Amino acid sequence: MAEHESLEFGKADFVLLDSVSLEEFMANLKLRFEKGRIYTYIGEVVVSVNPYRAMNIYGRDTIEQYKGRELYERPPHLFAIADAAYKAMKRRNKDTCIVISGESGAGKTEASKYIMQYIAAITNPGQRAEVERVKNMLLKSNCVLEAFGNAKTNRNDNSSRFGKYMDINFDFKGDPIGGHINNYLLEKSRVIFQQEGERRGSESLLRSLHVSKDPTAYSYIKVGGQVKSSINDGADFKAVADAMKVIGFTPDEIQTVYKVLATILHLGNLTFGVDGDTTLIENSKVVAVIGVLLATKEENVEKALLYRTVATGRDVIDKQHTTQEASYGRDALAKAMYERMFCWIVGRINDVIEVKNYDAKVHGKNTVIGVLDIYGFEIFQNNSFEQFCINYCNEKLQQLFIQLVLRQEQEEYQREGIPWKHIDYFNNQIIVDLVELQHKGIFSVLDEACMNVGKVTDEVFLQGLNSKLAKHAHYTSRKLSPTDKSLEFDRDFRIRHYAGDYCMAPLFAIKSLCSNPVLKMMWPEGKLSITEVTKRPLTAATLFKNSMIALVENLACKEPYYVRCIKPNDVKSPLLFEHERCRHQVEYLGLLENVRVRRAGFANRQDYPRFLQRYKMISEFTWPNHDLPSDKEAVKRLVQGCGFEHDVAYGKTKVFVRTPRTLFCLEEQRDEMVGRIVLFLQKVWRGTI
Ligand code: AD9
Ligand code: MG
Repeated sequence: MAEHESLEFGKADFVLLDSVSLEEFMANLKLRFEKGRIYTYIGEVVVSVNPYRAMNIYGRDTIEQYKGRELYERPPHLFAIADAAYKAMKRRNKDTCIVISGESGAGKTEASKYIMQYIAAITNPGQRAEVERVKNMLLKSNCVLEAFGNAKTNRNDNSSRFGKYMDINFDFKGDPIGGHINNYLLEKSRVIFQQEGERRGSESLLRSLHVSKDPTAYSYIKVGGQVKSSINDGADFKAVADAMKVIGFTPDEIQTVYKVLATILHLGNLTFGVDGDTTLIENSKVVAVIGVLLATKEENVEKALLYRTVATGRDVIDKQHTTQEASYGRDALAKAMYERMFCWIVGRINDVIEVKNYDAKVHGKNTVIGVLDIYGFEIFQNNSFEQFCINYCNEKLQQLFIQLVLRQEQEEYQREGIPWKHIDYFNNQIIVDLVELQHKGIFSVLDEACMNVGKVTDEVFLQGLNSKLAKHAHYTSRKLSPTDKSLEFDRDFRIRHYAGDYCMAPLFAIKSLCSNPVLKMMWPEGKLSITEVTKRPLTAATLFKNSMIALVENLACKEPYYVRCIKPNDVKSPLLFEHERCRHQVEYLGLLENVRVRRAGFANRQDYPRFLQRYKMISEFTWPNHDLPSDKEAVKRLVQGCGFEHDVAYGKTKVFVRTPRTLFCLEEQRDEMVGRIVLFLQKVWRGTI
């Protein structure tokens, strides 16, 4: 709350700006960043700017300052939002979620870790051993997931290459008793290819395996050209191994993980050649090593890499790959192995942290706080299928934000009969539809194209898109706009979405999106039956779409809290506030609209009985009880008495308070009166009155 901070640090809540304009918003954001105030509210939303330096604001003392306090009582902080979510969960038995969004490197993962730390710090005052164990597991799991799921990218040295949604379950006392992690779309392509200057995930682990002292001995690592790192690989490796042990991975399981990682590295070194009609592996020694690592015969490895299973009539036969197919298959196998392993690790962690022995009949409802840390928008020159999915996911979340914060707010005013000035905002539903609509959306077109396994080319896919989407305002392609210079290649298409335009390169080998029988055969799950070979499985696109829809549904039924992260510059500098860059993020995060709604807007609303219960002691008309015809009337008298009439509106069932300042004054008066009452009662008790 601004009253707690001198104005030299700017306004602590954007709602308090003198006027709502982009200039004022940016000036306040910049001023606060420069003064080391990285958090600012928009009502109950925290806007965070990555400080790119260690801040002394996460310690035990700070935690104590936020514990149990109301949002507007302390300077803006992640802890305040974590506490608000926790309070709602504990006091009102509500499932809540904290959605952290922002682009790559904006500080989402760091924020999620501070939130977890805060929750861990304020819970379990009784030091119950089981709860301590669960807390420890939840915190340790993060370390393991980051080791396997994060990588150095050009945008972030420790970039999450998977989306993570973590539920923390609480018992009736408000102590954590377990959790569950959902992971979304691990960026598998990183296993075999990295952009210039980047590193693959878990490389530090791989290098510590001593498969070879020289990381450049492995093609998959060499691709990105960045083997040196700012990260201490050795120390990290030990921390991860320890964390895995604590979580309960057996030595055998840890060994298996190492073997899979080593296999992936060796796969990358395989090369293929031909001898007459026969495709063969040129470096058979590598095959032998892989055979040892996977505890299988060399010929099985060879067969897996050189053949695919196809269905002919009622039979299943093995068909030989060309060298090109074999290389592709090798990379696909490496990616799939990595993904399998990652999902398996998540599954094992879930086994350990899931709630056990909780009987709701005995212990009451178990409530949940969900924390969502998901990759932000990514716009590259050429965007692969994964960027497409990541950006689609962000569109979905933006839509949820609009829905929950903006629309809900407007609807509540309408319901309550409070005059409302309509606020225009960009509803990105149209873009979400463009991607996910049945029959007409891009995912559907893709699915359709994938039906003809073997016959699909990028052209077929693009034709499908062009014919179905030609009239869509947010879709364009080279064919449809031949003069558009940014659509460089014939097969490029572009979606005009709210974060700007991005071009999508031709989907490299569209076949990979369909479940390729080759890939299936490579799995050690035994021989495939004819039905499995010919059955059309769900495509990667559909699976991802479904998981996103489920995620959004899950979030929508919880009480949401938001952290909106902003990345101040591209050079990881603690000093630089790049205006243009930040402005762009403020725009696409819809922050100004958020302020407008908030201001148009009331900072706080409470139903009449609740409001009375909290503040009735500050007015002679309402303390200890009122004799007015309704609680609404009583609240009116109370507010009049305090002189806040101008800042309050009366709805059908709720009182709306416009500015946080008023609420803050009410709180102060309440504290004072409660103090006096307590003093009075103590005197009565001691018999001094
Ligand atoms: V990505 O979409 O996973 O690529 P994130 O998660 O948004 O991205 P991350 O939290 O990893 O970004 O932050 C990037 C880096 O910024 C961190 O490694 C820190 O060096 C730095 N950072 C972020 N937040 C803070 C902070 N609150 N205090 C200090 C921070 N440094
Ligand atoms: Mg991250």
